[in-house]
Parts: sequence; structure tokens; C-alpha cells
Amino acid sequence: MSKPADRNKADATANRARELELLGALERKVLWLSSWMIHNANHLRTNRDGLKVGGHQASSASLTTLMTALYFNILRPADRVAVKPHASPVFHAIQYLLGRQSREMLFDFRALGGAQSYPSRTKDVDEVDFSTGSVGLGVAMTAFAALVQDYVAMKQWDGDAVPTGRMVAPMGDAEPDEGNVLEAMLEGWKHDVRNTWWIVDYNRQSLDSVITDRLFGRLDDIFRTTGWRVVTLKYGNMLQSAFATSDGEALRRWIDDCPNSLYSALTYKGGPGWREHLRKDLGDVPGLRPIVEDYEDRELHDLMTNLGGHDMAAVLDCFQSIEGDEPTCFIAYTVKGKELPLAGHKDNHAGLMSPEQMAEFQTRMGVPQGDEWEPMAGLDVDVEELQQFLERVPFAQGPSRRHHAATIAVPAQLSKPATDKAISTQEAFGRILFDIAARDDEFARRIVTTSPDVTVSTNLGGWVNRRGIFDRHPREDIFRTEKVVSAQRWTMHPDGQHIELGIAENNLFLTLAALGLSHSLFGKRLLPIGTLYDPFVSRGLDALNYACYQDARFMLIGTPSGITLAPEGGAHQSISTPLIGLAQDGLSAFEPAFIDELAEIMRWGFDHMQAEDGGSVYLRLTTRALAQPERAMTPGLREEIMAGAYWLRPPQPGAELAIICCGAVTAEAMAAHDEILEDVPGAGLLIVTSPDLAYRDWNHAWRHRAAGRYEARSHIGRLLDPLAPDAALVTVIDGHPATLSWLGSASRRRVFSLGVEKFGQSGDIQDLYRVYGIDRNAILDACAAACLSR
Ligand SMILES: Cc1ncc(C[n+]2csc(CCOP(=O)(O)OP(=O)(O)O)c2C)c(N)n1
Ligand SMILES: [Mg+2]
Repeated sequence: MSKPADRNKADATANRARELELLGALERKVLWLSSWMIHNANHLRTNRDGLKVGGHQASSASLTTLMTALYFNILRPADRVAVKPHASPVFHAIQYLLGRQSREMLFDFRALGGAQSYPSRTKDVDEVDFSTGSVGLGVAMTAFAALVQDYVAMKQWDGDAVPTGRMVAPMGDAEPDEGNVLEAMLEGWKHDVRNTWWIVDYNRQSLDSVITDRLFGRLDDIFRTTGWRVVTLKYGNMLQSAFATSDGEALRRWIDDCPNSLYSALTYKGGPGWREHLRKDLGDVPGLRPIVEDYEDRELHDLMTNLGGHDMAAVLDCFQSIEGDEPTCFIAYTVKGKELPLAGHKDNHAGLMSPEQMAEFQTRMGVPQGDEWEPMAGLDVDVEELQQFLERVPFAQGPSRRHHAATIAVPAQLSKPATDKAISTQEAFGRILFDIAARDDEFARRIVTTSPDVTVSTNLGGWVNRRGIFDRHPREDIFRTEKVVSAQRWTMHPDGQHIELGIAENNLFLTLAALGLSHSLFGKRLLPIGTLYDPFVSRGLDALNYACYQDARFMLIGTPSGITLAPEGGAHQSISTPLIGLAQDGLSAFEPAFIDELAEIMRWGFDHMQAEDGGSVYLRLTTRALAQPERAMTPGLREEIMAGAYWLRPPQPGAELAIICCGAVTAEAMAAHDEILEDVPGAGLLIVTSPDLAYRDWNHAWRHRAAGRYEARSHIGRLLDPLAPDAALVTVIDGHPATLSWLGSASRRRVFSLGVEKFGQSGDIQDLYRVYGIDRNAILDACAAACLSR
């Protein structure tokens, strides 16, 4: 009789073999479904516009083994994944097999309402954790999500622990070409980010071509330098066995020395191609002879393409061997288009199998005609056993991957800073936050600020002094312990509520994206605020768009802005950001002139960031101090500020002119208005607090009217009603004039729009406003032109 230990070992081996068999069947099915989904969308479904639908069969095949291993074995419910964008079909096929995606959605891949081209948190129904699509962003997002996971876990809110998950990115090997990935690695290292897995689908091909051989080895270095554990998964078990034979070393050397391009080309050519080349090298490497002579064409091809990333047993062993929370990069060697006739061809990125190739592939996969969408059709394993296996898959335990966190009560009013002096919106922002920092309530505790090395210069200093900087490890402020006088207290500890970032703006937006999804990812609601110099919104714009696309919720402060930052000069002037604010979906943009408006907008923003149908908020602020109006915040004023515009000086009925201004140039508009009243009595002065909300409201109103709801009026339309029908509007903003020029159409009146259209130069406000035509005289000239052209 065998000993119990032996029996256990034998059982474990048998179980492993069963598991590998089932995973092998699932892997084939995932490969089939992802290929078929794309084929159906391109060749079988009716497509009306004549455009190629596309989809990436080769990129999907490249990642099939790794994704199968992850989703059906490795991942746990607390893990969160950013899937390589063009492996979207693989993700959807897997969710389908797990019963989390419908056949209809797969059928409608890339059609309206169907499974999305690239995994989408907001548009897909099968609970994508992180959207991807713009390469590099999803990868980096996982590092910041890991940071946020630590942030909320270390706060120990609500008494319940946040289960630790791994933030996983199965990624393309060209993704690190995007600088934002390298930026994230550096930032992640500074923050000692844990629990992050990046799995590089190392197929050595990108979109256009085969990746240069010189990159070989560099990737490992880059990862190790930034504190990552690197695990290379190069050869499958078949190749490893071949290496273990007496002539194996020769084979290993041949493969290792084979240039990427040649390896890809031979992969495409298959057995005869491999044989021909190996034979040529027999003179130099006689050890290759047994392989050339003993293997059939198909065997030879399978052996030579038996890379680690396609060997299920090797992949599982590798993933399962990982212990600890060190960030880990797996470099998994793969073949782009593995198992498909597209394999290895340098042009295969957008390549599609032809109907003939697909028919041959279908036969090879053993999928009966008519059963193409059947999850279990054509598998050579016990279907019942497979079904039981699927029911036990750890990843799919639990009803939903999305959390719901209760909203945090926002105070009914945020008090504006008490001052009788002129004050800028940037300074007031800092003081409002400083006041919030003194509160002992949930609202103050859930605010988290972050800034890319402009914390002090965007006026977050006071808040940071009171609330501290987040760090996984407590660190003293050395300047303080050494008694060096400084206005800043930079104590770092796990309770800190500010995340200090390096300068990279992409990292700011990805951090905001991760913080702004904390309620859904980790069940802990945060109220994130990010500050940066307004011109550098453009530097991180794709990441901002990415954050909004995922419906992350945050408050963005762009300050200082426009040419109003004056002596700072042309390179730092933001001209187009008001248009970005207007056009960016998921972001409500404001440019307050006065600090009581600012306090209202911030209060509203904290609610809007939490509302089911809400979004993020962007405030374009300034360092220019303006004298403040003495007034009470009446409910009516509050409502109008939040609708986007109000009359600072209402027009007389029938007035022929209105000056309309936004933000820092309100002082010039007021001065011009004072003077114009002599010539145009009754002219009004309108303040636009949000070109974005006012525009959206107008747009909604005309669509309502177009649909027959004739009573629909826009806020701006109502405000401008008292003006004469042929009155003129003169608009002015420190930004692109088109931001407000739509008001002409909105009110069917002539509009004369002032703003900044050219890159500027250093100077003081007076000089710059004059040169770029947004000073008092420019406004008066525009008013004169308006009246003359009547
Ligand atoms: C920011 C951005 N630039 C360009 C593209 C277009 N694009 C899509 S995939 C791709 C190449 C990706 O290569 P790799 O990451 O190696 O993925 P593979 O398909 O080889 O697995 C490119 C350039 C994109 N999606 N996003
Ligand atoms: Mg690649």
C-alpha cells in the first residue's frame, strides 16, 4: 500500500492534470470565440456604412493563454484589471463563458450597444474594471489604483477592512513606448506602490512592425531600476524539455540569437520555414541536427513557437509562485496571432482571417457549423465537469465587482474668506480648503488633494499643513525637526490627506481617475481635488479625457490661467482651456470672477461629484486679486451662478447693448460698463460663471423646442430677454473668444467677441490686456463698433 503522502502527491498531480485539461479547453474556446466575434462583425453581420469594422484577431490570440490563466484561475474578486485594449474580444469571450456577458453583445461587437472595441467601464455591461484604449493609460492606472487602495485601507474607515486586491495589467509590449508608463513607474516607486502586476504580452510586435532587438534586455533593466520584481516567462515546457537533451543548448542559443524579425517571419512561414533556416545553420551549430531530422513540420513549428506565454502549465506555475506584494512585471514571450494563419506576420496587427482561413480554423478548433456561439460546443472534455469548474472560478464569486459607497454630506454652505481687500480666486480657494481642514467631520476626512509639484504655488499649502501628506510610512518633516523656519509643514503619514506627485501631469490625472473611482473600486468614497497650472491641462489631456471616460469623480483646479498670469509669460499662458472645459464630456467647467461664486461652485461641485448622474468639476482660477462685491448670497443669486450666468448690472428693458464677461477680466468689463452707460444708458453687464453649463443648457433647450416642447427656454435666453431684439453683445474672456461667441446664436443677436487668440509674451496685466485686446479700451472699441454697425 502506498503511503498517504505519496497518495496526496499522486492526487495533486492528477488534479493538476485535470485542471490543465479544462483550462486548455477554455483557452481554445476563448481563442475561438474572440476570433469568431471579430469575424462575425466583419464578414457575417450586415454593415451598412461600408467601413471595415476591424478588431484584432492577432493581438487577441497573443494574450489568450495568459488571460485564460488569469481569469479562470489566478484572479480573485478583489483584484482589478486593465486589459490590453485590443484584447477586448478575449475579455468579452471570457466573461461570456463565466455567464457575465450575453451572446447578443458578442454578436454586436463594435456595433451600437454591443461589446465595445476596447474594454469600457462605462459602456460595456460585463463590469470592466478599468477602461483601456489609449495605450499606456490603463497600464499606468493600475499603479495609481494600488496607491489609492493603500490610501483607503490605511485610513481604516467604517471599521471594515478593505480586502487587498492586485491591480493587474495584461499589456502590450509597445505600451512602455508611451512615456506615461515610464512616468508612472517612477512615481509608483516613490510611493512604494505594492500589489501591482504588469503582464507584458511580449510578442515583439507593435502596430506597424517588429520591435527592435535592441529593446531586448532594456525592459528588464527599466523595471528593476524602478523597484519591480521581474519574472521572465520565455520558454514553454516543450522547449525546456528539448533544451534538456544533449543537444538542447545549441537549440537554446539558436533561438536566443534569432533576431525578432527573422523569428516572426519563420513563425509565419511555419514548419518548412523553420526547417530551411535551421538546416542552413547546421554547419555552424551541428547540435541542431536531431531537431531538424526528427520533427515533422507541424511538430517543429509547435516546438519553435512553444513560448512561455502560450504554455498553460508554465504560465500557471509562474503566476502561482509569486509571493508577497512587491510590484511584479512578468515578461511573457508570446506570438502575435498564435494558432492563427496570421501568426508572426509583421502586418498582422489589423489583419483579419479570410472566410476561407476561418473555415479551416473552425475545422481545426472542432467547432461544428451552426454551433459557433455555443460555449461548450466541440470541446473534448467532460462538459459537466467543465461547467462545475466554471461555477467555482474564484474571480466570478460574488454578485458584482462594483461597490456602492454612501454619499458624504456636504455642508449647506462653504463660507467664503472674510476680507475687505481685493482677493484672487486662487487665494480664496486655498483659504476655503484651509477652513475645511479645521472641520472635524466626514466631509473633511474624505477630501484628498493631489498636485504635481505645484502644491504650494496653487495655494494648497494651508490645507497640507493641517491635514498632512499621505505616505505609507510615517516620515518627519526634517526641516521642522531641525527647526528651520518654513511656512510649510510636510509631515508624512498614513493618515495624511494630500498625495504629493512629481511634475508629470499624466500622473496627476491618472491619480485623480483612481481616487475618483474609489467608491466603486474599493467601496470607500473620496472627494478628490487636483491642482495644476492651467496651461498644463493640455500636457495631461488624454489622461484627463480617460479619467472622464471612466466616470471618475474629482475636482480639478487650473490655476493660474490665461494671460492674466502676466509676468510668467507666453509659455505658461492657457488660451484653449475654456474650450476644453466646454467640450470635455463628464466635466463641468467654471470660471468664477468673485469668491462668493467660488464658494458656491465648490459646494455644488462636492455634491455633483457624488451624484448618480453627476460628473467631475473643473475650475479655472487666477492669481489676480479683484475687489469683491458687497452682497448677500440670496437663493436666487445662488441658482443663477450655478446655471452659468447672472446680471451683475441688469439692463434696462430694451437696452441696446450688453457686456458679457467671464473670470479675471470682469474688472475691465466693469470699468468699460461704467463708461458706456453715458452713451448707452441701460446697457447691462452679465457675468458668465460657466460658459460650459450655460451652453449645455441652451443646447438642451433648443433640442426640446425642436421636439415640439415650445415652452422650453434656456437660462441664457431668459436672461437676455430684456434686451432690444437688435441689441449687440460684447463678450470678453481671458481665453479663446469662441468660448462665448455662441451667445450670438443663443440670443439671435449680433455678437462681438474679445479674447486671446495668439500666444503671448511676458508683461504686466495692463500691457498684455492692451496688446491682446481684452482691456477696457478694447471693450469700449468693441461696444462702439457694435453700436455703429446697428
Ligand atoms: C495612445 C495611442 N496611440 C496609438 C494607438 C494605436 N495603436 C493601437 S495598438 C498599437 C500598437 C500596440 O502594440 P502592442 O502594445 O505591442 O500590442 P500588440 O497588439 O502587439 O499586442 C497602436 C500604435 C493607440 N491605441 N493609443
Ligand atoms: Mg506587441
